[in-house]
Amino acid sequence: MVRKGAAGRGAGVKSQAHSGVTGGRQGQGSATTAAPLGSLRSFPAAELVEDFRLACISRALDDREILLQKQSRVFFQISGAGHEILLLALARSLRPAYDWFFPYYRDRALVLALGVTPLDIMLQAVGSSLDPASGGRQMPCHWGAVTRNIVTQSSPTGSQCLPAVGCAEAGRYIARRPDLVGCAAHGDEITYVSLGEGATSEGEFWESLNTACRLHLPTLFVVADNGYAISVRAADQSPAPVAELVRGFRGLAVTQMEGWDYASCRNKGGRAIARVRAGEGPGLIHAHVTRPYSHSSADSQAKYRDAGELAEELAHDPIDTLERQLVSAGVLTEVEAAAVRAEARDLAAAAAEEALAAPRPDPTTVTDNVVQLPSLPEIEPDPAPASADAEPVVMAEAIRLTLHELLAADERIRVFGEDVADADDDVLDHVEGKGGVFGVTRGLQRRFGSARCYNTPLAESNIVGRGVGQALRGLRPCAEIQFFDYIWPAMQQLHSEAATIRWRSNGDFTCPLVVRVAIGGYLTGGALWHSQSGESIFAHIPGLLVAFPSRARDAVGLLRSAFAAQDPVLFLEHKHLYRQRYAADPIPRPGWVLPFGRGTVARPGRDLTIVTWGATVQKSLVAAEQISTDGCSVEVVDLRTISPWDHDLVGESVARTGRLLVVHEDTLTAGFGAEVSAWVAEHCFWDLDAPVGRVTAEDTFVGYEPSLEHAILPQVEDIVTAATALAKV
Ligand SMILES: Cc1ncc(C[n+]2csc(CCOP(=O)(O)OP(=O)(O)O)c2C)c(N)n1
Ligand SMILES: [Mg+2]
Repeated sequence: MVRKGAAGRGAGVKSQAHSGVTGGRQGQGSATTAAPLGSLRSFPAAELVEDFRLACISRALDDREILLQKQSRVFFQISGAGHEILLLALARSLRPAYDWFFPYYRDRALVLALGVTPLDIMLQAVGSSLDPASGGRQMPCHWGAVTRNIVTQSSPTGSQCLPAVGCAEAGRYIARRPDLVGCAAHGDEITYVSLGEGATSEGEFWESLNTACRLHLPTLFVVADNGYAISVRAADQSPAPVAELVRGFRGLAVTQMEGWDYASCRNKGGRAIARVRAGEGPGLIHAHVTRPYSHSSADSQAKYRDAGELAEELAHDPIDTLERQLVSAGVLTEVEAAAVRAEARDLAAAAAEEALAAPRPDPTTVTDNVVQLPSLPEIEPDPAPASADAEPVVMAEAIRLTLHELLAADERIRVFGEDVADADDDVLDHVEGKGGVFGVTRGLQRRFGSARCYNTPLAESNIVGRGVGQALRGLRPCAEIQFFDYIWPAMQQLHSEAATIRWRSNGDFTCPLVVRVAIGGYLTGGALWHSQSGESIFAHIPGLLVAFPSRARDAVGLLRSAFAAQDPVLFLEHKHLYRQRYAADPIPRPGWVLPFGRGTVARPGRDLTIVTWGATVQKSLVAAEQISTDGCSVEVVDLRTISPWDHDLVGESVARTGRLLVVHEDTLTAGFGAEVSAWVAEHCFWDLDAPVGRVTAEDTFVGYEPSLEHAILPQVEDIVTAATALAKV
């Protein structure tokens, strides 16, 4: 086969593939003129026929879905066409329900080989509630099968790579600790993750290679290179093929193959997979495949590929190629091959009929499986201290001690992030140890070892993404983001992966990940990138729990509670509060937990309610004290968690005082105060004697010079002024 692009090198024709470099398409020869395809002779005939059959079923399912999509009975279609032979050949060396899988949407043939049925696939295509991957919530080809270790798939291209690495990392950790509750792993399992050549442009792919190689993880990356990312040619995507780009990654074994050559894919793939399975380090397969159909039902490739190229793609289809080989090797006759194809079409049609008759999801279930708060003991507002003579400790120390307590009690907990470890093992006996830039993780590595507390690359997406993968395996990862101001690279993993896992899999997968984040300003010199708040952005994400304690006692109770949760938690630790004496408390007795969604009345009052959280709790208390000398009695409510938040407590307080002032450190516009205000306006309107007020940061950034910081962030005097005015309305 001669691709127009490949043949066009030197002929002046723009190629969709990388030209003039190894790993481009020049290896792809004409079916008649190029080097012969690998020999099928070494494989059992029954396996060859089975793989041909699965390939035909995969294609027949595509064809049936396309038909149904045109009839508006399926609402989206994305095919696995052209990728089938590569995937089925690789699947011969993979172990269903033993290895772990993070497939791409074109891996239809792979999941069939792993035991997903045509009916399962059709149930998702029609959006049935019986769709085992998502209950009708996800688009077709968003694979997920909890009993087969096929991890629920999201849509962002490339975001599967870091969770896959986290999964491999967890597998190793678990295999070495066979007694871990609720976790299971095989010492020689591998983690499979696939993507297209387009998705290799995503930074997360490179971050995942970094860690897979650094830790020699048993991860198999499969890049199925069909020459296009929707309409963008591979050569326009990157300066060289991925097999060449990854050359600097020490320990990564790179294998190239042509995805229409079953024998070669099976032989080379088998060797590559065996090497990963043997623990020799990660592998990357770069395979050329075809894309005979448009990118998806929303695309028409005739708009950007010329007729000659499309005709060639069809004329050199990998399934046809395998069929010709099977016939010429005497494994099947042409008549038998035609019968296999006909049977596949019948099977797809029958699966479609059954799926079309299957029930659809009940719209009243849309908020099921967003989060599921753990059932915890009834709240004990004023817990006894851990010991009678316990002295108050500041919040940073309280969190540090709680991490020690939690790690001692639960070996599933691992702490990781930038600088969280103490020091390299070889110097640990001679130095004090770092333990985080705020010292909150100090001593964890020394006490629990480097497998329980370790440094990561300076890459926030890497930190959270690996946490997601570990959580999927039943561990209780505790990731640290050094400064809230640098959380944004991790947004994809928090927003699109961690938070959606329970919902998108309809409860089959959960992500019990705790992400601790140092947040906030009032640092005198913190400036733009060491002062940010911004919790409202995370409160906006369904599926994510958000804690924002204002004192040591609550931080302990909430951290204990966070590790009891099965859902991702953003645990916001205010840097300014870390060492304040006013936020210090004795460590509460063991077992005392503070459930999410339970605020507290930090100061009772009659005339006005201030609702606040984090660093502005103390400022509100000081303001309330000042105002009290004028005879105004202010109640201060500390929400303690903002997702969920305590509607009942706020409603009760406002019913008593008739006035509400919301105070927060974040900016005004679309700050979380807007949510509290809107809720009170809607639900407590008849209790209000005055408009709801807000005291917040200015809608700008935090300046370095102290008078700028003072002017921008809310201060006690701002609260006094606003509260006094509101009390007089
Ligand atoms: C992060 C992200 N950006 C954009 C998209 C939209 N999109 C879906 S598939 C695709 C092309 C992917 O190309 P490639 O990785 O080569 O896979 P192929 O479809 O060719 O198999 C794009 C741009 C997306 N899903 N995720
Ligand atoms: Mg592609």
